[in-house]
This record gives sequence, structure tokens and C-alpha cells, in this order.
Amino acid sequence: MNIGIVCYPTFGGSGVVATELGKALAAKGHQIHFISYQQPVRLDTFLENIHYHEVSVSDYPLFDYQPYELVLSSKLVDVAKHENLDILHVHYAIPHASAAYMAQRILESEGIYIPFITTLHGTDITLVGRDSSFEPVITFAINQSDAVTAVSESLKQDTLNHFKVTSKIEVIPNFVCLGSCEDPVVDTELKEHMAPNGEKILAHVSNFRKVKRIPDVIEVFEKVREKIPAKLMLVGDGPERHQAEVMCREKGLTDDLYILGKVQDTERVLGIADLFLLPSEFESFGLAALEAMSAGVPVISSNTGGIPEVNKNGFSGYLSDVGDVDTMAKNALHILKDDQTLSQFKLQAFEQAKKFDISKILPRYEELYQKLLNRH
Ligand code: GMT
Repeated sequence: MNIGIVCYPTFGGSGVVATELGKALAAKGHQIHFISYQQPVRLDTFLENIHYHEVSVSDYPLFDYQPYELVLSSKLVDVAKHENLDILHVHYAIPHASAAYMAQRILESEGIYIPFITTLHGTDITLVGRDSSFEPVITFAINQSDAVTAVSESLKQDTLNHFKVTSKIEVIPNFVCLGSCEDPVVDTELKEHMAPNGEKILAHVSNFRKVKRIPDVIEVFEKVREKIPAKLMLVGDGPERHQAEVMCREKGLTDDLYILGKVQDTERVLGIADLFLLPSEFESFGLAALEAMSAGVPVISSNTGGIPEVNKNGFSGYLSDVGDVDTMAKNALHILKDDQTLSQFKLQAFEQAKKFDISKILPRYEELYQKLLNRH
């Protein structure tokens, strides 16, 4: 199939999922056309069957705000026609689903019909709960999609609660690419370098937005470090990062803190961690937690949104109420207290991640594409 994939190219989970999906489809022989305003971060090497089409929004002085959605729609029309796309798969509702709808209408006026699938990722739906001005466009674009998927049951329910959706929403969970990996790989040299005295390593990966509750990450770490020698690795970047640094300085934690920023090979970094912290206010899925589990790292998380569908309480880690840092720290210490318990949780985290291996998820997208193609 010739498949167009539209995504945000940045470090967010939706872009990661879209890119990894495209790479896996390309490996199976499909022609994949990524359409985005920048090269997606996980698309950093040449790969067969993968094409990249940049949406460049020119800086025209008439506009205070450049009309990205219109340029995207035009690009979709252009790529669809010249690359003979069979199907379009857009990740994140705003503005990708409405741009796909517009492109579909233009193409239809020229006698070409291309079905489009919208995958809902989370903030495209949940933030709208707080900003109703988007509601009519999102409702319309979802209902006009030829198929709609959501990354968790929880997100599907949120969508049905916030919008008057008439389309069927199919839940296709996010995934990790374990391949033939039997055991997670640990870079022991790096681990010894980061924790030279055998300290336990706690990690957090995110885009450092308020919803991630970074102060809770730091408080949990502080409580753990009071009891056992520990290090904290903060990976990623975003608006809350500076405040996080200030908080760590004020608490006197900087000697045991690594602020790593936007690293490319998160797998290698996660591989040396003993515990992953995700105390978010909300997560539709929590891809970062799943990626940690796929590196054999148990997860201490909040029990919000779709996280309970990913992190299993008492098995791959523990879940507690949002903001309950005392319980999170208590559970973290329970996992870290002895090597046997820690090894058991590491094993179980990896077992849980296997349920989300791409080999189980990819056929579901392929079936959906085929179903739409058969219909038209
Ligand atoms: O919140 C983020 O980290 C970014 C956002 C995105 O769209 O890239 O993430 C959302 O989609 C991810 C991939 O499906 C999910 O794993 C995240 O849980 C979800 N974020 C929220 O719901 C806050």
C-alpha cells in the first residue's frame, strides 16, 4: 500500500508512535510517505520504502499567524496525487484531521477518493475539555474520518464524553518494538559511570509540561534518597525544566541529579534505570512508561487516564492517586529494597511490555487499512 502519515515531528509520544508505525510498515514493504513540518525525530537514518515530504509554511508578512493547516492540506493533495496514495493516516486530531478532511474534499472534486484514519492520542481530546473553542471542528473532523482509533479505552471514553461522536472508535494501543530481544540490554559501563557506588537510578522522561507534575517526580526522589543512595535522571525538555532545576537546587539534590535534555537513544539511558517515575496529572496512555518497561524498568505512576491499562499494579510497578507522593515513595522503596524484589519487578515489567509488542499491534492497523480500501 501507499500510505501517507501525518504527525507532529517533535519528541511527543504521538510523533514517536506515528514514526515507529511507519517504519514497521515500511519494513513490511509498504511505501510510507511522512508529511510533517520537520523531519520526525525518530526518522534519523535512511530507510528503504520511506519518503519524507516537508510542509513549509512561508513567513508572509500579511499574516500574524501563518495558515499551517491550509499549507498542510495543499501538501496532502499534492502528495496524494503524485505519489498515488491509497490511504492517509493522521495522528492527533488538531489540525491534522481537519486538514485531511479538506484535502479529501479537494481530491474528491477531481474524482479521487482517499480514505483517512484519525488516531486520537490524548491532549487533542482532553485539552479540549478545557478549551471549548476547538469543539465544533474536532467533532466534525472526527465524524468525517473514515476510521477513528484511540490509543486506550480510557481515551475512547473521554472522547465519547467530550464530543458528540457518531463514528465508531476502535482502540488500538500504542506499542514498543521489541523485535527478537529476549532480555533488555543494560549498558553496564554507562551504569557504573552514572551510579559509581551502586546507587539506585530513578528516571523520568517527558516533555516537561505541567501535566507531567515534575515537582512530584522530585519529591518522590527526595523521599527515596532519604532512605537509600539514589540518583535521578531527568530526560527531555520543556517549559517546566528550569523550575525543576531550581527545585532540585533548593532541596540540595543536585549532586545526585542528571539533567540529560533531549537524548536520541532513550533506550540506552532507560536501560540503566532501576525505576521509572510517571506521576502525571493525566495520560491517555503513557508511552514513556511502556518504553521504560520494555527496557525492563518497573514504573511508579499515577492511576489516571489510560495508565492502568499499561502499568499493572503490583506487577510491572505500582499506581497511586495523582499527587500522593508519600505512597509513590513507599512503593518505590518497596521495589528497590532488595535485589531479589527489584529483579522480580524488572522481569515482570518486561513481561508486561511484551503484550504491547509491535508484532501484535501492526496487523491491527494493516487490517483497518485493508478494510477501508475494500470499502472504496
Ligand atoms: O503528553 C505528551 O507527552 C505528548 C502527547 C503527544 O501527543 O505527543 O502524548 C499523548 O500521546 C501519547 C502517545 O499516544 C501518549 O502516550 C500520552 O499519554 C499522551 N499524553 C497525554 O495524554 C498527556
